[in-house]
Amino acid sequence: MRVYLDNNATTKIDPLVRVKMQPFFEELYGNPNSLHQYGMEVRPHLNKAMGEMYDALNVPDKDDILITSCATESNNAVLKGVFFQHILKNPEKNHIVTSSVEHPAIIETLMFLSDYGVDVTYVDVDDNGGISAQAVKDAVTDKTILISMMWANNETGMIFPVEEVSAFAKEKGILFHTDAVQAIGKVHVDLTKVDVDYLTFSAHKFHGPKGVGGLYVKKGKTLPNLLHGGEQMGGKRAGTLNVAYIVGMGLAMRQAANHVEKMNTDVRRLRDKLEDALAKISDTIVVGPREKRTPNTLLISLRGIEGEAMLWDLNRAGIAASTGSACASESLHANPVMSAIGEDPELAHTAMRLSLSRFTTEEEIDYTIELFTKAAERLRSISSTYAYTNEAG
Ligand code: 7TS
Repeated sequence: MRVYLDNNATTKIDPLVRVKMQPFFEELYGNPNSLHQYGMEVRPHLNKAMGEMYDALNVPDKDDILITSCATESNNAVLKGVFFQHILKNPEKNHIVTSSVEHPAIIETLMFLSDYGVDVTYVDVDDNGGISAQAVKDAVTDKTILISMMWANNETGMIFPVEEVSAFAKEKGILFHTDAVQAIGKVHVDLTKVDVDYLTFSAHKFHGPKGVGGLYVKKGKTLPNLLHGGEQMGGKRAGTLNVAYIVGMGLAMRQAANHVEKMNTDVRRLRDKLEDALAKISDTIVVGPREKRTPNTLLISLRGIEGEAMLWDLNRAGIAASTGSACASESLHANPVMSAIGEDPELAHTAMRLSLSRFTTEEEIDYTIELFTKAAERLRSISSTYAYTNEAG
């Protein structure tokens, strides 16, 4: 059996999305900016897909959705855009507040910008991996131009207080951006309830294709173009549009919004079943109260067992999980979010993330429970033999 429990890294394409994309590779391949029939015939499909995205976020189309190549590009576009548009012109307001557990697409971009005079405050998480709205408010100064805080964390699934922080930002006249990559399709992302200026999303996290993402920009909160060239996207981002992927993202986003309830009933039940079973293994720590997490995510640590050793055992049994963000796995062997949470450095090396999707089945969860428990027993027995040998030797 093969079980995929790394859906926070990427998801499989929804079969409906794949079928919907197919004609745009072979028949409807015109450039939507062309004036001939090949161009004209794809434009309505593009408009429909854009409409699906506006509807999924519950925003009017007087606001903007910029199509990007991924969430990383969307995050770069906001942070570098705010730098060019505001900070460069008015260095008096050069302060950005963010959390210490953002994705590298935020942290690394801010580190880069700090070489150009941007002052960044990274608000720490509490012991549950949560962010306190008050801590964010306290970090703000009269120099703050932007708060960028993710909607839900990719490692722990912890949902951050976007509603309270965005309302506060609005009251203070500070721009507010949220990286909602891990929230779309898992919680209601309704922008009539949460007042954001910018919001990042990525199709491959909600069963759409890889290599396409979006950036919602509220009316009047324009950003400068970072890709100069042709007139595509109203001159806001040049480059020929990938119609197939945009059409795929539109349908995937509609499907994601339609499946929020299923995620919060069926997928949550499976996640809780998995969590309850694994938490019975001795010396186990699960990060964050489950009601404050996205319904598909579980970050668990088994004391004394290296996360990577455990993953290796699981992988051999056909089960795919991760020790953390795939974006960091080549350079870091400790989970950076666990490092931020724990006073105990061991936690960072023992953390494992299991993330489900609406395609995860009960059989897959039962199989995972059985194999995970066996792997834990096997590795614990080896490590106790190892500890004994070491003591003896
Ligand atoms: N933001 C968040 C919150 C993410 O989780 C990711 C990917 C990105 C941005 C980047 O998305 P992309 O579309 O540019 O690839 N996160 C993960 C992860 O947790 N494991 O692998 C990738």
